[in-house]
Amino acid sequence: MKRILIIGSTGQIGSELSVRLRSIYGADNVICGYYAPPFPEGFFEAGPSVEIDALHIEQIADAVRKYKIDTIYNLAAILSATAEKNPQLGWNVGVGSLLNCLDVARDCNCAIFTPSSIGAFGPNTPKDHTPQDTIQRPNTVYGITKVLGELVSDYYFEHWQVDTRSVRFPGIISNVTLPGGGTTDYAVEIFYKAVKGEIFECPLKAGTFMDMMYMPDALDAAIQLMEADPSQLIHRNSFNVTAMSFDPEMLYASIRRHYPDFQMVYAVDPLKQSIADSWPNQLDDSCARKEWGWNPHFNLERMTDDMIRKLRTKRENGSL
Ligand code: AKB
Repeated sequence: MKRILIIGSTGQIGSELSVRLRSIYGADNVICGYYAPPFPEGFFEAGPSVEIDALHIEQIADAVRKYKIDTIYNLAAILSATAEKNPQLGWNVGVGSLLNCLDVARDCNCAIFTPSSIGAFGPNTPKDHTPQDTIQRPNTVYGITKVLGELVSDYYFEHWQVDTRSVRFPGIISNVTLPGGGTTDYAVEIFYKAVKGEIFECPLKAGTFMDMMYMPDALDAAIQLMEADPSQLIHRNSFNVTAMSFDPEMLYASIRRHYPDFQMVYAVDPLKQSIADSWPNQLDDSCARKEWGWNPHFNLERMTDDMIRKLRTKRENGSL
């Protein structure tokens, strides 16, 4: 039985990962680290939680010792567009929290999952079928911290045998907690507008392709990798994973199957567009499939249908 600490448990991924991990390992074995409001509904009743500022190593170490933790999910993050606008914050959180968590994992003998991103690639990375091992020269604060995270995590594994594992997440689409400050956020925001009957202003141009994934698959990726047989892992930090690749027009068309009158107009955000243009169109995730059985369930249509069903229910309940 694992004893898990999630750092950043109230964010887009953390708020759903905590529920899934608790359903597998038991509520009392998953400790939710939180930093600041807003808190998901029922957060403090659902299981143990602890206040942690990931920039303070002693707060992480105290929680790990107090709760006898053996696995850390480090989800503290400043997403790509926000990090470009506030580089100091991007460096501090991207690098500082990572090194703190790795040091605690090494000193307290914990396994550690750290998400990397498609942002770890840059303008001269091959855009299509982007290989697992390829050129990584990102030109964003976020991307540089992600490459550093990948390299340092491999270093901790090689030098100190810390069980470090990670995936390069694409844009994650979800309906519980909104992301914030990401380049791929448009693919979430568009659904809220469609269900509310409002016009969506798309910040990216037609023809801007990026990898995406529905949250249930993203949770599977993290948990399956942490459960994988280490003897089968040729790679560790980080695995390419993807579930679909689309541009704004394809997503718009998929949503219009449910809302034929829904309107999308373009209001291109130059910062987000330049970041998106530097990222791949579609990753090759065959190493993840081979080494630990990665196999996503949601394509564009299935994800769209499920997102709309869930958001409609929220709307009917008055919570949207
Ligand atoms: C972002 O857009 O910054 C993130 C990511 C792809 O890492 N969603």
